[in-house]
Amino acid sequence: MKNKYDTLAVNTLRVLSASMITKAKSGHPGICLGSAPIVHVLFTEFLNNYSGNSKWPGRDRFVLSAGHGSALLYALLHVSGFDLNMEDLMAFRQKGSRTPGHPEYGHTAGVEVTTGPLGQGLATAVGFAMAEKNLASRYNKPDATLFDYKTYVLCGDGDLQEGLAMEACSLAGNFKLDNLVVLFDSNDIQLDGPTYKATSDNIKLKFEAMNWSYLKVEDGNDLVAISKAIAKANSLDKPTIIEIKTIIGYGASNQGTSAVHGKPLTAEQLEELKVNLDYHYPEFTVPSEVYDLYAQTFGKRSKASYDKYQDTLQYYKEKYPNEYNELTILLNNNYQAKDIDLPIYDSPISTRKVTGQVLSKLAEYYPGLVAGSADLASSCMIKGIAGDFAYDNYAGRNVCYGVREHAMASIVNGLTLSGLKGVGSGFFVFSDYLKDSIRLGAIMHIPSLFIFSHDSVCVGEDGPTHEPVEQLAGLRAMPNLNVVRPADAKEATWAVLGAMHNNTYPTVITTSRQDLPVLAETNYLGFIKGAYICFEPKTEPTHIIISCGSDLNICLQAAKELEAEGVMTRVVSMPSEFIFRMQTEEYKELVLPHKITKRLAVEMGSTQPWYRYASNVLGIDDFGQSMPIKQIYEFYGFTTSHIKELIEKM
Ligand SMILES: Cc1ncc(C[n+]2csc(CCOP(=O)(O)OP(=O)(O)O)c2C)c(N)n1
Ligand SMILES: [Mg+2]
Repeated sequence: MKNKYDTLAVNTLRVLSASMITKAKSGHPGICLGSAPIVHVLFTEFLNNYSGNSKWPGRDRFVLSAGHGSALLYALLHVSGFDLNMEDLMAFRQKGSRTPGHPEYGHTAGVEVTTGPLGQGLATAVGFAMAEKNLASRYNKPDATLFDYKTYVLCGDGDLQEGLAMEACSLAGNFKLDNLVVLFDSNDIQLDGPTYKATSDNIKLKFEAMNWSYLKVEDGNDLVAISKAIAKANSLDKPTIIEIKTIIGYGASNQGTSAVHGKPLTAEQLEELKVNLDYHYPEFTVPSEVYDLYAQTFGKRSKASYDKYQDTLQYYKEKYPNEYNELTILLNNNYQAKDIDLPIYDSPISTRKVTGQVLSKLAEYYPGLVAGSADLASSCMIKGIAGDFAYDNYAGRNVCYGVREHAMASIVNGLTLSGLKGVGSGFFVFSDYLKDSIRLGAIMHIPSLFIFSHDSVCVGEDGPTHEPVEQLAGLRAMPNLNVVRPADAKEATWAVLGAMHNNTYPTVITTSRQDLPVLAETNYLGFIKGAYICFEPKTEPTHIIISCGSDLNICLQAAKELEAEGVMTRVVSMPSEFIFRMQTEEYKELVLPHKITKRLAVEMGSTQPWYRYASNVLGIDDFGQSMPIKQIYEFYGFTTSHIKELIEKM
């Protein structure tokens, strides 16, 4: 033991977090009691993360992937001097508190990423580690090291059972991310009982097979052994997992059983815990020795590290002003690029090609842009610049994720949280694989970008497994997510540009596989409002067609023919319902006046989302068909003649 107050501090973390949970009558005491020694050693001996500025780019990251241990994290942040006071801890899981059920990024200082869905924290941490490698190799100078931080993760059995975590760890091994250390709270217990019921994996062999180093600590209460293992991990040239054998609920009368996983201790059990731990302080007090210990270790070391970073930054600013400016823009996602030489389109082209070309162009102006694909770069056409991110080219801004959609999306979130502009791509139908990562991005209010191609049954021959139908409805139902379905090359260009300039929500852009005409009617000022009048007949309209994406052009054609036949039909292009909903009531009424009730929505996808705007919908409510694209249009009635018929019937 390094300090005589270490045990007192560990037990303080235990009793504090268990008390929070008991008071809230809700929470997970098991992991808090079992893994308190692990985080104590990490914070007092290793982690550099100055509480006075929990956002400085050079800090080490600590990720609680086992987000159900939130009470432990809050207790730890409190004793470490972060902006969480005792009242906050006492309000654990209560309305409006800074200590919500699971850790929430942006809500509580010191929380690096929102966690709770198991596997997510670990996968996002891989993104943190990749970001550090990328930034270090691009911006560090021989005489000025700005990026040299570690990412530490605390995970449990459940995290490692998730496919997501395995995808991400496999990538971390491939990229030799030696700046990543996973602390595995190995207690052989999970929610439903002992882990052997569900797993018999050999974690050592499994991780070594993924090009990781594996270390083991036999006794999770052995602070010296934990410390030695972390020090060793930091010296190895691969990512490292340290399996630390712990006892879930250590000190509680029901320790070592799944009963202590997620059930608060009763008042009596809490008293028993204190007796068992030989801990004699009233509830919700921290002995001054513990505050002092954290101030002298974590506090002092972190402040020194922070000051050193600031000094280096000052030196860097003077010696390397260009790089400094670029980095400042990058880290603040504060791009002002004006005269971007973007491609102009006039002949038919697929929107997947357009987004790819525009993104590559933008990458020259937006230094933070790091794009990648789940083994579909040549289909989705999304590729970053500066080569592939790899062990011998960490400066690469294109990531080959392999067929690992879920990890890709969590890593994109990790890159974005690190100040980069993460972009992921794949087939739209497989967006379901990574939906929870998009969801976390939306919860965290971060501007991750996903570009999904092959966005409708127009995929054709590949058939139902490859034809998205209900994905648009599902994603449009997600709060704080901008789903954009551009209709032509112009809207596709604006969609990518728009995604570069927001900081508060993720964006999903869906693109066509097939070529689409460049439409005279699409316009920028309308596009940025989410929906706009795209075609207006020569006299007052009696009908409205609302559409987007690859379906807009046939609607325009139909409306023009209807006009010639005397049926006055307005066409509204609605590339983003999310943005349209933000507009004023006046604008919405202008585009979709209440008095025009004869409305038809047209989209090759589930009809469900459109009934908000139209009583008639031409959509697709089955899984699609395997047949050439030409026949698809006929089969589902996405033809001008059928659309005209539907309008005329109203
Ligand atoms: C993706 C996901 N599935 C299920 C849950 C619900 N859940 C929370 S903790 C947990 C048990 C995880 O076991 P382990 O990681 O060993 O945690 P311990 O019981 O040791 O605290 C489960 C199933 C979740 N949070 N996320
Ligand atoms: Mg466990």
